[in-house]
Amino acid sequence: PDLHLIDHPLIQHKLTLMRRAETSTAKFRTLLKEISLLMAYEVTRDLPLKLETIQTPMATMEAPVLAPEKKLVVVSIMRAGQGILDGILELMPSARVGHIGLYRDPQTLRVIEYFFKVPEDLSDRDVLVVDPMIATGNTAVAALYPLKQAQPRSLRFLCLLAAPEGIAHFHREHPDVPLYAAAVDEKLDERGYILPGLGDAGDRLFG
Ligand code: HSX
Repeated sequence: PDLHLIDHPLIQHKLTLMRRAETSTAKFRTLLKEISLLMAYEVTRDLPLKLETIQTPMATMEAPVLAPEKKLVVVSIMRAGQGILDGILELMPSARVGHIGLYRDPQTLRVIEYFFKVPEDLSDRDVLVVDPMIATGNTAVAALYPLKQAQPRSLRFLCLLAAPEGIAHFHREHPDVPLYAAAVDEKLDERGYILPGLGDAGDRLFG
């Protein structure tokens, strides 16, 4: 399975601070943003470059720049994905942005899409989907289907924390989508929350 664990010491340390129950909303937000910056560095390692002729104070040279026609699209799964999106946009201010809104029907437990807006024509773009948590995996799995229909050049998923059950579900449904996470936790509780986890990421981010 295509699971990339991004466990840089700075990320691990900041994640521990996020997990602590006493960490405030303000601090939680800052930490998620900082971790997202660090993870974005790793996730974008293979972005395409092209050479441009530039002039340094000393000489002319062919220097690498990000291929402009290939602007990355970051798709945030509402609402907690916003926390990661903010960090990535700080690093790549001209990235394009999409939003997907999903909720779980309390009766049927099925995932229902209530919002879907992504940039037009993803066919020559790299798409990075972000959501801090993969618990059962239902949300991530559902979010990826409509994106696959848009046939982006590449598709990958970035989360902070994942449960083994959710990772297995993700890989079963989308074995072709690389998954990046900062940590894999122990298990899910009976309500589908990650243990030991960090609680509800949306609530901790927004209150
Ligand atoms: C939380 O639940 C997260 O931000 C995700 O959107 C979702 C993960 O749960 P699951 O669908 O993997 O069980 O709001």
